[in-house]
Amino acid sequence: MSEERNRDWWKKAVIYQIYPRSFQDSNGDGIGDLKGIIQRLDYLQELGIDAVWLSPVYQSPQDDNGYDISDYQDIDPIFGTLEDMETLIQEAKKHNIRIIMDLVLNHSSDEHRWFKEAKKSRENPYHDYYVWRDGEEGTPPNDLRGCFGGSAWEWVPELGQYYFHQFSVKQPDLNWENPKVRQEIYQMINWWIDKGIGGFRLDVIDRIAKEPDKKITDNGPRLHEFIREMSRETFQKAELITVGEAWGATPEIAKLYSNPDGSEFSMVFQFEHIELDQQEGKEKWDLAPLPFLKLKQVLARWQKELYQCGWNSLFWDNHDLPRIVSRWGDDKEYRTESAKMLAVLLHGMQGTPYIYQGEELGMTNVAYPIEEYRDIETLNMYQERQEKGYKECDIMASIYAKSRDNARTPMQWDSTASAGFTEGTPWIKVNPNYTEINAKQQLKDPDSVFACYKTLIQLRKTYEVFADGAFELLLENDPEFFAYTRENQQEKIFVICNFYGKTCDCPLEENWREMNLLYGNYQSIEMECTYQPYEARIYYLKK
Ligand code: TEU
Ligand code: CA
Repeated sequence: MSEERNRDWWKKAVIYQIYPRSFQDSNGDGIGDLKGIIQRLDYLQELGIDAVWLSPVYQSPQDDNGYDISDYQDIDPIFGTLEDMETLIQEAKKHNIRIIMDLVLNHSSDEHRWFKEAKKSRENPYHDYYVWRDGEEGTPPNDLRGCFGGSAWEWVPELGQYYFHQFSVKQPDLNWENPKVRQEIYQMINWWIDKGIGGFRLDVIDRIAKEPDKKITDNGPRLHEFIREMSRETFQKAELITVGEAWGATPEIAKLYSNPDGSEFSMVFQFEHIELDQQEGKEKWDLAPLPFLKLKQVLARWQKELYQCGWNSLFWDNHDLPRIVSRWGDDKEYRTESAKMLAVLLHGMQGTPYIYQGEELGMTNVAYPIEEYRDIETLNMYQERQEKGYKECDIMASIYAKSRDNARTPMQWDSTASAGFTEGTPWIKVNPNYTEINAKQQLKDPDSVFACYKTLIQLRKTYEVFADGAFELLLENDPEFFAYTRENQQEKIFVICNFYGKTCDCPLEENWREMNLLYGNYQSIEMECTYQPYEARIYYLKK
């Protein structure tokens, strides 16, 4: 392997995201933990993934399930100890799995030592670690709002100042303008690198360079300067995989984040294909239909724009998003077929695929009474919209479609009580469909969604074209089919998906019979040009 290849090992990797709280509980307290993850490493190896991205396990008051960190260099007791973390890193290595940690650097918890100090006085050396503005009680510096509702400014009477928070009041924004803050952060990152961490996912990294007086929250002027400095002082010293979460990224910005010269990150998470139903000036809760042609356009554009000058992540799901099979697929009659079709569509493209826990089983959304929800974003919205007089049934419809808790219900391991997730009472209710949809059942079924994901992972490792082939979208305006080719000098693949639930003839003229069928989500193909509901195929040609 050349040096170049080695450095870019992640171009052929598949990553699995674990939301630790909901993955596997080992001690019966109803909350998933590090020991639980260790127990499930065999399962992950069986699937064939190369790395695990772990949502935050640092010490935290858990106001936003760990995205509010009170000590970056310790593990929260609900998840285990630092020693458990070290064991996880070592045990994972034995299973050929690297551990990627989640770095939340835009904000800390208000219970972090820095913030407790910062609040003591304006002269305190930690005061300038956060973003403060003078003001009068009741008149915040401006009308900026936090992502979880309410003003982005919180009054501290003892200081006669407001602090800035883009998320909850318990998540004060760190002041990246202060070089001391940046140095502390780099030291902390290097401390984790020394422990054998394989990489980092950088939470809302596009928001660190804020200029709240100018109402700039994301993509601030100094953003890439800060990232390059961080990368130089930390990541570039090791063969790490790094991925920046950037909701506001355009392809142009993504090329900076994922510049092949390695000056920033390995790759970027951008959300344009996720936000297709987002209406201008409205919230994610304001539901709108999902436009299929737009989906094709957007995915194709990103494939083209980053080709050879950047690197994308491929994902449908994460801990903030509803389940993909419930969103773009059919989570009832054709659950298995549509889950596989969506997997094929995504894994055939260029980029590094991320599988969110349970996606490989085709886990679905839930519809619970409001008392069963736990997510701060969901609960804040519920209250806000009730106060504004929205109808209860409309609020609940938004929650069923979009709540982050859809992704956070416990992993469905088997059909025993609580889906084998815990022997106690789970912190959030298990999806009642666990008796049908679970890992144990799928592991023994060669036709399961799990088996499909496993095959796709293997294909990506076997054929170079998945990593480097140029992308071409076909049937751009066809309302039923999603089809594309990938091609390099030696190989070509053709991916074709019937995106909906009825049998359809493919209008393509070309003769694909010269190609071999690499994968299909139906056991038998009825007719070459006729596609059954949600049928997906990958054809291959060695030139
Ligand atoms: O999410 C970033 C983010 O912008 C989300 O809050 C997003 O707007 C919302 O989830 C859409 O429903 C990251 C983490 O992934 C999320 O879990 C954290 O709550 C957030 O940052 C704050 O750290
Ligand atoms: Ca536990």
